[in-house]
Amino acid sequence: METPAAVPDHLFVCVDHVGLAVPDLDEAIRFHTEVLGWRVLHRETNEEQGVEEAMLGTGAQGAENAQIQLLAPLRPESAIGKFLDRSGPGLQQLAYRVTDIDAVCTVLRERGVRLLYDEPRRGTAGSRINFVHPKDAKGVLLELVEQGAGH
Ligand code: MC0
Repeated sequence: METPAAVPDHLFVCVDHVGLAVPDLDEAIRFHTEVLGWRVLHRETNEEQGVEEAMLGTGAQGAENAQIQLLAPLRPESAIGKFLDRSGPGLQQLAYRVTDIDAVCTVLRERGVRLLYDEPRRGTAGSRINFVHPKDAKGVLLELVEQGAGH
């Protein structure tokens, strides 16, 4: 099988973030900042994804650390709403950073992996995102993230 030239041996750059489903964003932020000592780096509402979210980091100088994403549902029938209903609060997704999401999606499709969207959609802070179905990733919802231009 021929591998497209744009894709290096490694598809993923690093773990970008880990997403936690939470019923109440402000309450979850309080726990993660006041008890665990994380800092809120970014907060936004993503209507299309049906989430209100916050990205947390250590804030430490020079720290190159995956972030923690808190995800609260805007509506019960959203992905996070359904997840909370079925599984309760907890780890909902693992997000890998990529440099070229179109190329990575092409390679994964060639390797028989189902992606949820035909084309990447808008993620946090103008990023482009897609997801590997958990059934094709050993029970883990994998998000692919190409960072936005502002990063
Ligand atoms: C469902 N399943 C999961 C799962 N969600 N397994 C592991 N982790 C998860 N998060 C399992 C179910 O238990 C079920 O297993 C099987 O997958 C199929 O379930 P389903 O009935 O299709 O479940 P749905 O309707 O809840 O849909 C699951 C699906 C959905 C992954 C397709 O959640 C989705 O479209 N997710 C992508 C979008 C998303 O998560 N957005 C929120 C984050 P059994 O064994 O019972 O058959 S937004 C975000 O992350 C953005 C803002 C960003 O980072 O930039």
